[in-house]
Amino acid sequence: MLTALGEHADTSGTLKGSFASQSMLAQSRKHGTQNSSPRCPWCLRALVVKYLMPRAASISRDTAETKIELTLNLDGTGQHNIATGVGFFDHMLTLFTRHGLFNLDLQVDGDIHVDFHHTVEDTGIALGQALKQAVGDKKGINRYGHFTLPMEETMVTTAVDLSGRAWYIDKYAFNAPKIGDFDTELVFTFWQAFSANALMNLHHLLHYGNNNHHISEALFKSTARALKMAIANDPRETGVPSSKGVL
Ligand SMILES: [Mn+2]
Repeated sequence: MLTALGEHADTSGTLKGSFASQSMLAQSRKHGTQNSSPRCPWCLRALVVKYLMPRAASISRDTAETKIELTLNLDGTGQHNIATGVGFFDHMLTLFTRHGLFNLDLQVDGDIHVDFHHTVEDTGIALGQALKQAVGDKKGINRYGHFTLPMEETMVTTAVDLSGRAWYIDKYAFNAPKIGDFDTELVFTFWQAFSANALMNLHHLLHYGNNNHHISEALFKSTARALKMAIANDPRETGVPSSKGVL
């Protein structure tokens, strides 16, 4: 299911992925698509990034509490193969992957007989590490991203800065301790771990909303959309988007 993602996940697969990608590029040239035209160099660059150099990272994390295998491709199509053992969490990460147009392969074997805390927190750590690795030196990207997302009666704004510095703002609250068997406090736990390990500023603001499932869903979806903006290439940006020159 996740072959394209796997092809780019390790060194042995890079060659195979490159051949496949080159033929895709050649095919698009043959058919004379606008993207391969020299009059549109930034489109060509986007194609090269997408097919020849997808920004991807794999994380293996093994502790006494959780075992995690994760591969994240930022230049994906929303493909997901997610099994954390926690149904609600799988649902949130699926939304995140789909709305960010990432590819995410995630297998977690956690101590969910205790509770879901270690599984959720450690997944946040691994996903944050993968984002940091995959985004690389941040040359040519927007760096900042934001999205205001309505979810029926709920409205959430997320703003991100891939600054290399960690900060998490959580301006939201749930009105029940649980969504099904999932502790709502774990939403904070996840994003705190994610932003700390991605070394990013992550701001969540709930404007209004009542339904806890909707509030959580809006947080995950809007974060995905904000990140999609932050990691996208700006065709006029040739360097690292910082006056310091480094992020
Ligand atoms: Mn839902």
